[in-house]
Amino acid sequence: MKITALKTFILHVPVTRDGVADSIHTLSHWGAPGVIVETDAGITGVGYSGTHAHLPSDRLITQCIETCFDWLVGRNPLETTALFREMERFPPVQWVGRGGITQLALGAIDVALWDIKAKAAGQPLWQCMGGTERAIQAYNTDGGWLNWSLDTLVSDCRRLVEEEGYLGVKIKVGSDNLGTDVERLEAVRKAIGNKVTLAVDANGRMDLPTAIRFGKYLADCDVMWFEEPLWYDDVISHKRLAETIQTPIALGEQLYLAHNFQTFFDAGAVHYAQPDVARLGGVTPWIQVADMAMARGLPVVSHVGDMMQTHLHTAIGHPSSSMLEYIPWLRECFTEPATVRDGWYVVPREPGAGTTLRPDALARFGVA
Ligand code: 0YR
Ligand code: MG
Repeated sequence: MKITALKTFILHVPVTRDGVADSIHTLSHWGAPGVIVETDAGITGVGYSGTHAHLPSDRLITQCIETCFDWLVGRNPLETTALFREMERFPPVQWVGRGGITQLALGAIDVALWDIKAKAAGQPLWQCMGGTERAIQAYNTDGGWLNWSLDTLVSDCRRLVEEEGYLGVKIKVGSDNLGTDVERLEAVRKAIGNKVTLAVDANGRMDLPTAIRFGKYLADCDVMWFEEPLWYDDVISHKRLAETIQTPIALGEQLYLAHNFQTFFDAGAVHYAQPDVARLGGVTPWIQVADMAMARGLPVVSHVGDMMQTHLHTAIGHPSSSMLEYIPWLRECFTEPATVRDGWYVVPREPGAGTTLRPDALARFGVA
């Protein structure tokens, strides 16, 4: 099989209500700059990245795909391991990359290649990875945004648990005032009861002393993990925090390289690994990270927002994963949107990586 063309697109899809905020970002749309990889076998693969729908930077990603990796035309898309290595170490791109735009471009392409590989095998990606059919538990982040009032936060989390059947929720923290975070955390724990898992996510906003003070309340509320407490790249401070508080640390959605995970693992600075196929450069390095995590006894709970489609497959397909975040923003774009029933993900059946676009997706959400 040979690649015949790389065609890019950019989708901007509205997020929940009038927009959402975490401690660092405010967004009205989710961005999906991506690529359709065509082959001479009539199979096409789709891969995409996840952004905050900032068109100039989305265009840098699609431009990078089209112009820096155009040499993929003529190559065999099934050679995913070899092609990943060659793309990641392509000298002129490696010189300016190993992170940022070039790694996001690489991630979209690698996902598209796995989509082709799985379609060529006539299997959903999870099966193509060697996995067996099994249920993955969903936890919902979409009721916990920092711009929700205390009342909305509490009623949303209660509804997700009592009416929709979620067995876990995550709320955003990292407000200007630690007291506000404590108030919101305690109110949600009280509303959802003690049986539902509760995680918190500071999106890198806190400093070490604040995170340490917060630790007492996290333990009192039986928080499952404290996500991205500190700035993304600060390994040593995460290690100090992990040694000081009782609550496990989760991170990884902002890490670009398998080597970055290795550094956090070796420092004992993380308990739950949260790789993202978009930022890491695709399914190929995601598997490397999941293998490393498993060898160290650390569970993988992939970042979703909103790479849920492919992460559902990688979760089912790899024994390191039993739980996955749920954020519903891109669901209307796909032929088989990731779906949760009674707190568990429905196992996807269509061949591929879950990324096949509905025929009207580009017309509805495409931007120039
Ligand atoms: C909004 N999930 C996350 C969203 C989400 C972010 O900025 O992208 O909060 O990706 O942290 O765990
Ligand atoms: Mg997060």
